[in-house]
Amino acid sequence: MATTNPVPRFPAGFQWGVSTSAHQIEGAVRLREPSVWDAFTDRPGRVKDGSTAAVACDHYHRYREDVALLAGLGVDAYRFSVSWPRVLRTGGLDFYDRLVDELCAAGVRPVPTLFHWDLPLALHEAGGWLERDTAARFAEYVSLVAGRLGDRVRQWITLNEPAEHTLLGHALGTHAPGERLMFDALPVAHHQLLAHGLAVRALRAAGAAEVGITNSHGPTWPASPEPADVEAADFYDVLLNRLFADPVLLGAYPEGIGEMMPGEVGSDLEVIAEPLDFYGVNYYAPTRVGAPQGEEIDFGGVRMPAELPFSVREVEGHPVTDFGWPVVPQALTELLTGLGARYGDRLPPVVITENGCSYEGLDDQDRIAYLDGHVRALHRALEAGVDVRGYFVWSLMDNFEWAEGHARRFGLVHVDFGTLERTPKASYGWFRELLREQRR
Ligand code: GBH
Repeated sequence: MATTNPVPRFPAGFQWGVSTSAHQIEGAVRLREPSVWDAFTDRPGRVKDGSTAAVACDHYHRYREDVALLAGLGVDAYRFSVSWPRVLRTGGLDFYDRLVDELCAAGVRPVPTLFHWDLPLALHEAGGWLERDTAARFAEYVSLVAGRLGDRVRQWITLNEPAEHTLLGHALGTHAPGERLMFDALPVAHHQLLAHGLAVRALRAAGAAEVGITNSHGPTWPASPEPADVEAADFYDVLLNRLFADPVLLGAYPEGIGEMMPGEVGSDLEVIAEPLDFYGVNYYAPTRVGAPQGEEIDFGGVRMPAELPFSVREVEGHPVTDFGWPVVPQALTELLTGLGARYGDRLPPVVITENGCSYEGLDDQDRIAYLDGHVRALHRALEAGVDVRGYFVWSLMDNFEWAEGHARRFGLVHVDFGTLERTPKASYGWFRELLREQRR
């Protein structure tokens, strides 16, 4: 239960918002080119409940109703993603044009993410993120979008969670495109980072005011103080927290990683480290990691092969969400003070671009408790001196939760996937009240 004790006041101008992504909500699959996710979900057994995102929330046709929900919530900003395969289709950009107009009319700032995992299938077939040229193609697409929306959009995000897209999509294969390349997936990381840097330049050339990236982060806790566990946890920390932050913020790969990248990466690092106006952080849960246990394990739905140089363990002593992810608000404070300590004045102002949880039900008191706890933890990070400028809840509404299909619900708004009816949950009312309180 949320306490009656009011959430401390955030600084004036602090940005409150909610997030979604194109593939997870839009539907209208025939009005765009196919993406790697369409091909992936067509293969039986890949998505747990067998569902696809062909319709999803049908946001493509119902965006007016969804913008009304945003306006009713009273958020400052809405983070959505632009579907690259939709932009490739004649008329595809018209949709985002209408959406941005509708948001502006409602007084909600549009914050587009330019890539949230839905690579056009044709590009994947030409080599996808293993191919260096995909980075250049991304920058071309970004110029096109910025040219069309740049008169109304101030704030842009290049990529969403390249770490998860590399790990889950290309190393372990539990997400699209379903490649199981293990460490041979590292070029996918480099080419996404290069795509990010080239996109920053394209956005600047188009006159963009604020540009950032969204990385996923979470504290990594060693399973025990034993050296083997600490070493394994450090390595996991490099892959999750540093592989994508160090090049962007420091212009260098973590020790030992640069050598594993394709070809000469030196001059690319300059592009990758283009200065940013903000740094987006998605946070859900901490991870406990120990030495390899010599057997395959199933972790939160992700099959981790035995040959990995670490093993993910259960975080003990905390409640878990419906998804089994531990609820540890203080780990958000720990994460942010840790980023502040590591990157110092190289760390741009931070925006929490996603935070949320999966629970069933309309009277979602567990979600309220999760969000309330994390907003307070965020305030403690501010008090500790970390420059945090915004907080976005994942997600506005229940949607297509990747390999879990429609089985996991992260929304402030419930969606009936039969009738597509939207119903605000208790957490929607809680967030609206929080925003009112903050502005009083
Ligand atoms: C985000 O990914 C995505 O950006 C978004 O599209 C997605 O819908 C949303 O999160 C919800 O999944 O088993 O306790 O170690 C977040 C991906 C979240 C994956 C934390 C690993 C570890 C949980 N990560 N998770 S735990």
